[in-house]
Amino acid sequence: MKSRALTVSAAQLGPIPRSATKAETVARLIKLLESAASEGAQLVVFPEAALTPFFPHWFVRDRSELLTFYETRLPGPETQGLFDAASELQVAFVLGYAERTAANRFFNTAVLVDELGEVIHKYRKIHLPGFELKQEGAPFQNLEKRYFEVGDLGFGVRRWGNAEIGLAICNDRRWPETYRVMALRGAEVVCLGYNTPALTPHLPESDRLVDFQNHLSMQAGAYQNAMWVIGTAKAGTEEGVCQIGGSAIIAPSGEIVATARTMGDELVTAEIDLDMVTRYRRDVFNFSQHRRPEHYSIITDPVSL
Ligand code: ING
Repeated sequence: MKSRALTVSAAQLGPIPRSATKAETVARLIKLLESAASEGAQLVVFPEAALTPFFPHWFVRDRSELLTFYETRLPGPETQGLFDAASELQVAFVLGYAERTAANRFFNTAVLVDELGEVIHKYRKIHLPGFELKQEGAPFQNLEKRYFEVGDLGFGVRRWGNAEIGLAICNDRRWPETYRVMALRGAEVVCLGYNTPALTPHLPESDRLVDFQNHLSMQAGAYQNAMWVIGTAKAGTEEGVCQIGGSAIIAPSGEIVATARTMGDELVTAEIDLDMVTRYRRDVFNFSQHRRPEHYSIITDPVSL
């Protein structure tokens, strides 16, 4: 039986300047989408906050400016061109963006848009790092807790074509629950974007390890849950904050099959074998045969046995 092959691209972005219009940024996304289509990609994964600079790195005093960073409709007038290009090229994509709902709630969101240009799945970031209050004296902020609510959609999984797709966003990739919950729900490919500073002001000892911990998190998640992970960076120095690149396509074996080599707009494309998920879940990570959650929390005094 023919294996379930799927060609995917991580569409890494370089910095998005605060002065950029959304039209200029969307033009960059369309260019990457067209290149990916020419390489045969069927699914393209853009980063977190792919329409704007990562504004949680700033204390935005002016609320009217802050509101310009959010999308109230998707597609909206500024993003329709991306959806049109995708449906013309018949390429599906994952897009990270700041969402403002009709009920005036704010989320760090990602959507899966199919090759017809339809939004078929949505995820709202659950693990919000950083702070609600401005960190005085910090070289840059992380105010996601100020600008977003915790996601209220859980870790859903959506069938697309012959693949089971899950979505995550940035800091989610550092938490094992992210991958395990979706693996237990059958996810075979987790798509995630990230904006990760090269410096961690509150834990400087980890600065030398930021790239290692980026790939470690995704490789561990992929291997320990027998799934493909596509991680796409917003890289480069964006409004004074240097962000790591390292976009990668990672196999259920834990191997990095392709990774970015620049800090700018760059496509990382690979043909992935979805049946590798089936093989690893039939053997090493056969949850029903080997996993015993009913035994994990039994506490007995080992000495008394
Ligand atoms: N950014 C960072 C991330 O999780 C961070 C924040 C960096 C947390 C390093 C801990 C260590 O990659 C976002 N946007 O979540």
